[in-house]
Amino acid sequence: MAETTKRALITGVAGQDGGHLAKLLHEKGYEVYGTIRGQMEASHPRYRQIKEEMPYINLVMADLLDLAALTRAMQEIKPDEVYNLAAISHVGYSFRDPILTADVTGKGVLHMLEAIRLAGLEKTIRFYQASTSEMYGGLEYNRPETGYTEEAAFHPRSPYGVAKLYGYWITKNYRENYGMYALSGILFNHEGERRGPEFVTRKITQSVARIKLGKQEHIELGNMDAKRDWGYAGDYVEGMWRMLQQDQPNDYVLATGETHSIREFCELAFKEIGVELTWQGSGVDETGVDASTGKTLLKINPEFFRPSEVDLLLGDPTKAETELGWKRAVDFPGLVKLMVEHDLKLEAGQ
Ligand code: NAP
Ligand code: G4F
Repeated sequence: MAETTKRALITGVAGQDGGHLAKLLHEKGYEVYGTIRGQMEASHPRYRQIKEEMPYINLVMADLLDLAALTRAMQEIKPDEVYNLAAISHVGYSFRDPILTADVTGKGVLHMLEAIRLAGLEKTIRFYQASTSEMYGGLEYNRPETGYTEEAAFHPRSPYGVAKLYGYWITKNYRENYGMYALSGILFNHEGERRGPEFVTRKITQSVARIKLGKQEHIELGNMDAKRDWGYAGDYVEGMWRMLQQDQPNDYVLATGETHSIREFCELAFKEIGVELTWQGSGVDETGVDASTGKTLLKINPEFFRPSEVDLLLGDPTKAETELGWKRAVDFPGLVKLMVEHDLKLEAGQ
């Protein structure tokens, strides 16, 4: 049921969160605009794919590196709400291309804020910046017992985390300097059926589905011991929207308050296809073996190790729960289940 006739602009609408958020805002009655990059036109397969799935999205060509295109988009659309989700978002990739990451994920946020000012909309637009738990770094000394809050100290451990910290501070800076309604959602990992296969959860659930269907022999992963606070992306976009509905702009953590290792994610995912995964060996020689057949289903590949690792992320969502009335609906086993079930259907061509 439509609740509003506001206009929303989502950058990076083709990404995981962009798809969930576009759907949510459409259901709430928003006119939804979304940026994609590249030289696509209506006949391009990717453009067609997005329009087929979500025909209600008005697609706009704009790269985060292109201030002119972003300013033009602001002037033409005059959105009420802007959700800046576009970024180079893969932590591992950011070590390989740190300069592009700084430009897009860091300076791109400044382009967005300046585009709003150049269009003369700084007094009317509400701006959401997709900040991240990667800004904390997961280090022993800054890790609170009950999880990172909005007040915890930052110590990013990757070019991605550093670029995101710039985005966080420049957003806060524009709020303080120009009185803009601009805020950050500091989101812990959130996953789901729209997650890109380059991220560990989707890589695991896709591989598990393919192994079940005889399309793949085994999976190769990097660090199995890192822990993440994993929620469902569909729950998190509701939190983003709630943040922009508050009277005053404020930064919020969205998290589950639970943390699990990659190893635990693998065990649960394999359990979904009836396999009990047992562990043999250690270090790079560790393997995951099917307890009933003895077959090796998981190997370690050092190619997926990072120069530095965030070993543990755990968030404290108390502020969002109290002030926004936000609460995640999908728990950890529910998340693994929905992803494996989705990939089993996808891989079976259903
Ligand atoms: P995602 O799936 O990687 O989507 C990012 C989108 O940004 C993609 O559609 C990508 O376009 C677009 N993009 C990349 N470079 C661009 C550029 N130069 N100009 C314009 N668009 C560009 O990421 P996500 O998981 O949806 O996350 C959304 C945002 O939240 C990101 O900023 C991410 O860093 C942040 N975040 C995510 C999580 C999480 O767990 N998912 C947690 C905290 C924060 P293409 O499709 O063309 O590549
Ligand atoms: O799935 P990941 O690549 O996600 P990561 O690095 O936690 O980043 C995600 O969450 C952040 C929020 O905390 C977002 F800001 C960011 O944009 C992104 O969405 O890796 C998770 C863990 C890491 O410890 C990694 O070393 O899984 C480990 N891992 C082990 N094997 C692997 C693999 N990661 C990937 N991508 N691929 C592997 O084969």
